[in-house]
Amino acid sequence: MASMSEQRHISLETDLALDLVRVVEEAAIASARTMGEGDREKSDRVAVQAMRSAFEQMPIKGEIVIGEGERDQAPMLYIGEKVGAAPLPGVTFPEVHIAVDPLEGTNLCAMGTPNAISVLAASEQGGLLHAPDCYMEKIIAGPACRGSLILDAPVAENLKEIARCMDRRVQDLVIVVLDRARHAKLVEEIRAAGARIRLIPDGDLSAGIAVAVRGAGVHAVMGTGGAPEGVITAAAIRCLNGAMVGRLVVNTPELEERIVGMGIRDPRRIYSARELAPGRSIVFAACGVTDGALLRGVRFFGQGCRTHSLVLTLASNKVRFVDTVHLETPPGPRGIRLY
Ligand code: VTB
Repeated sequence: MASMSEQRHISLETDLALDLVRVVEEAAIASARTMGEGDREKSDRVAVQAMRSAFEQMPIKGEIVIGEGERDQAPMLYIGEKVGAAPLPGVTFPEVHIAVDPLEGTNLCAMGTPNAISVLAASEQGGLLHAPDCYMEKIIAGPACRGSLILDAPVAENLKEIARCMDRRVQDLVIVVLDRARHAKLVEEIRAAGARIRLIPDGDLSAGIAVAVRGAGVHAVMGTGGAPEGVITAAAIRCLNGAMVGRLVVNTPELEERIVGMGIRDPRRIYSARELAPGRSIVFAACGVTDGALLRGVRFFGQGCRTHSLVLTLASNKVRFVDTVHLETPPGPRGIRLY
């Protein structure tokens, strides 16, 4: 029997997964209200504010390790910011490191195009690489490709290997690539190898999750995207047992210095998902803002709104889809409207 004086401990994966869903839900709802306004800064700002205040109610000693930028650039959710509720006597709050992207795909939300999400990953201290806000070269694929992706191999070879692992022909693969001028050569090489391509305007994070799930119709993400997004993707990839390799793009003396300051010794190091997100305990939570391949966007109706989220936990091996109806007022005499 636990005595009354005993401290109560809160476990990240088992006790807090749903709280973390609430955090991404709040950010998704706030930004979804701005969908199509064409103002990406505003969409991001409201997501950040909503996420920040949702954290204030969480029983954690949280620290943002990947966020909206350095302390002097970002008013909220900056790197190093402490988040969480005020301490409660008799309860030990877990020390949690958190990587957030309150609105991944700010343009997608501003334009009302698919795949904008609100997303975060949480882990015990040290469980997420403190990546600077630079680019990362990435290849991401499903569990069958674990151990087979070689970042520096020719594109055609990686595609051949992905096809072999996935028991299909190269021509049957769909490779997701961010539509950027820097990918002209990559796109040419994928075409020459015969694979199909999906060019996306933004959002390589949600694409990275989709390729790790069977039946999403996309098989790998290739190319250079954000490093912070890369770490959050890696957290999801670990929970989904997928495959990922990534390397920071350190191309200025300034960045090199910053990276050394962050404790990264080898700027050319190729990381696996496990090295990007080494945590033993990980919660990954994403909520759809606009409709996407895996998640529906926020739908508003008279009495409130409905959100669709994904929450993954590593040690307890759960993949949960959470469909929430948020009522602004208690159900009236005619009952609850769900949509
Ligand atoms: C990608 C994409 C993101 O940043 O990581 C991209 O997935 C990389 O930056 O949604 P560039 O836009 O400079 O290519 C985003 O577009 C969002 O920041």
